[in-house]
Amino acid sequence: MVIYLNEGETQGFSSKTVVWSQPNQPCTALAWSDFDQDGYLDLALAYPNEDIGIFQLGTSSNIDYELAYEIDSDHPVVSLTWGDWSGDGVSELAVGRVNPDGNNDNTAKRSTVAVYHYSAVNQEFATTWHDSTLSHPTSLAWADWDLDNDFELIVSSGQEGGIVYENANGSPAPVSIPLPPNTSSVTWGDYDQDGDPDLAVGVDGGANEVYNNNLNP
Ligand SMILES: [Ca+2]
Ligand SMILES: [Ca+2]
Ligand SMILES: [Ca+2]
Ligand SMILES: [Ca+2]
Repeated sequence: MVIYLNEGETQGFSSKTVVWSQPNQPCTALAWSDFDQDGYLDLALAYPNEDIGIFQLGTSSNIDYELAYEIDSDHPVVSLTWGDWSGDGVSELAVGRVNPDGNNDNTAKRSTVAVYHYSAVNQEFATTWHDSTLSHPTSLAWADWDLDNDFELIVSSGQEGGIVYENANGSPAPVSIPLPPNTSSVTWGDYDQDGDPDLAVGVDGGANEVYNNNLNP
């Protein structure tokens, strides 16, 4: 795991621009966010040993990310992303994790999508919601899909296609959407600049596609 400094159009990235590295530590997913809104980006890293590390910048003048929180994810994490799902100004961490034992485990520990919320009182991340509908959540992304000022979560899961979890007053309701089989990655973006988030999907072995959101036709 390394962080490269972007030195602009003429310099770009090179081995000389590594500003932080974590040697010999396999990483399966990572994402940046200033989740606690202190003005400094925090970095979530998922490891094959079923731990997620939340790193925060140290106080030295060098770029020095230090482990601040650890989350036991129960199963290997294959995808993660930050988003303020609860609308309280503090970003939650959504993860897709895969149980190698399939769905024979108890409900809370099946292959699942989980959202972790940071408690400033307890100074820890704890599961605030999970769902076990999908067996291999390869990619996930937040967006205000229906423009009602809260985040929905989209999750892709290989052969199973995908689900958008509607945000209904904090009670996510799964809505199946017809993603192509073997969708491996999803991301939102307002490509036509009409104000609603549109969807791009990457497909393993098929055509990659962009879907228009018809909320603002
Ligand atoms: Ca921060
Ligand atoms: Ca929040
Ligand atoms: Ca919404
Ligand atoms: Ca749009």
